[in-house]
Amino acid sequence: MSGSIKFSCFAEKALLSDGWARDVLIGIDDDGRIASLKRGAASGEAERLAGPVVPALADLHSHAFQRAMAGLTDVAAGGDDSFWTWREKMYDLVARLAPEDAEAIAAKLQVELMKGGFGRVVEFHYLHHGADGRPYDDTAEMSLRILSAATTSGIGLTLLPVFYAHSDFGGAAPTAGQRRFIHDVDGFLTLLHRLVQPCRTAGARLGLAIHSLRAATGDEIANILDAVPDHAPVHIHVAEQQREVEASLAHSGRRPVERLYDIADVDSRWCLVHATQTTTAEVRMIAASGAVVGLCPTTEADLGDGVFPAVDFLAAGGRFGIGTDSHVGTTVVDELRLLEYGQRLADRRRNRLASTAGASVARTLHDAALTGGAQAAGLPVAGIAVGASADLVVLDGASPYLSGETGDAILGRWLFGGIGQAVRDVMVGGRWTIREGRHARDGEIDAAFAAALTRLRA
Ligand code: NGQ
Ligand code: ZN
Repeated sequence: MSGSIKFSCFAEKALLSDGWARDVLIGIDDDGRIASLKRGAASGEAERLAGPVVPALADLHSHAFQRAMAGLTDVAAGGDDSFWTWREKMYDLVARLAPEDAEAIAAKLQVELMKGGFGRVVEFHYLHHGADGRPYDDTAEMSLRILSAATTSGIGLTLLPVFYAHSDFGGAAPTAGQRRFIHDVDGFLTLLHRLVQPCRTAGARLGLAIHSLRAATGDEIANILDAVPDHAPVHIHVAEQQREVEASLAHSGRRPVERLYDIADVDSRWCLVHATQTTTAEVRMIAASGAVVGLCPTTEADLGDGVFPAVDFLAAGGRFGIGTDSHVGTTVVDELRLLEYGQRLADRRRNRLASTAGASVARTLHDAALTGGAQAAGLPVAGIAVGASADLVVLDGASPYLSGETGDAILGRWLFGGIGQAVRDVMVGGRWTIREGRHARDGEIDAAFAAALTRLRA
């Protein structure tokens, strides 16, 4: 599983997969995996890390291109703004996005995500075709742009090409605004096969997604799942908006989560994104199935989705991870803090997402998002453990908020203290991508991003 040690790092304080440890020597092999862990060790020749070390989390839900419109849609249209009116603005961006724009935006976003404490992003990628809806000469053109961005940024990538065929339940025809997303089942499987080798070469994992129960029929979903390996992650947007629940009931007499469990064997390879509109019975059913719920708190707040019943879900043993989705937030802090605060605001109580007395909310959330995120990203091992990818976040040991703290108080200060930028260095797959808060290619990545925004404004 793990090869010979290529280099070692030394951390005075590290959050390992079985808890906090002191004076840890982390040995990393040629493949960028953790090959050895020694506690209570001497630093010796190893590189001394400049602060407490925690595992980098996976961001389990991203539409990278939407980063380009962050902050531009908060202009009232006259009182009935909603998820659906936001979606029209998003489609305006979709209509204008060239492949080089998509790549530049994704590279910038990926660097921001690493600076925010993520080591991997799961890209739910549905923008496939040219502006007129015709496939590019290479059907994978837009997917390859995401891979290329990840090579530039160095982030870990799980790519989920998305199947999208309809505008609503019952196989309704897609709208003009959706034409860049559309495949039939054969066309989608061709795209998936086309991506196997490029993903291997780029070191990315390949899964798949069904956009939503609106965008695919039960038969299409069954045909796709029959044709793909049964270990790859499968993601779907589900039960995000009340209108979607009503459309599902009108079509099948079943709510979206019920409908999904009717038509598919939902298990631990699945990630149900949002699931904000769920009943207590549905929450229990999801928890029992072992699927991960993909929570995207800043986007869900931005779009007025509602609040996921996370307290009940956690009590039922449910697994969740966090995503930044439309990227109005790009940090672990923003997502985990709002996840907890949403429950507090709804319940008028404190410390909702930690069940046992004495448990740290920050630690409970971070642990859950680590294991849930790894599961949803298709990673076999999560966290700082032998055999795992060396995906590390070094917090700023020079910060007065962090320097004297130990154990879960470090996570409390970082996630709930409002202490500002605390991520100092980030390692992904044994390579430093962020050092002292900067990426080596920040200059060129920012310039390409600015050029894309200029083109999109024109
Ligand atoms: C998306 N985003 O695909 O980007 C969706 C909106 C839809 C979120 N659900 C479009 N947050 O669901 O139809
Ligand atoms: Zn989404």
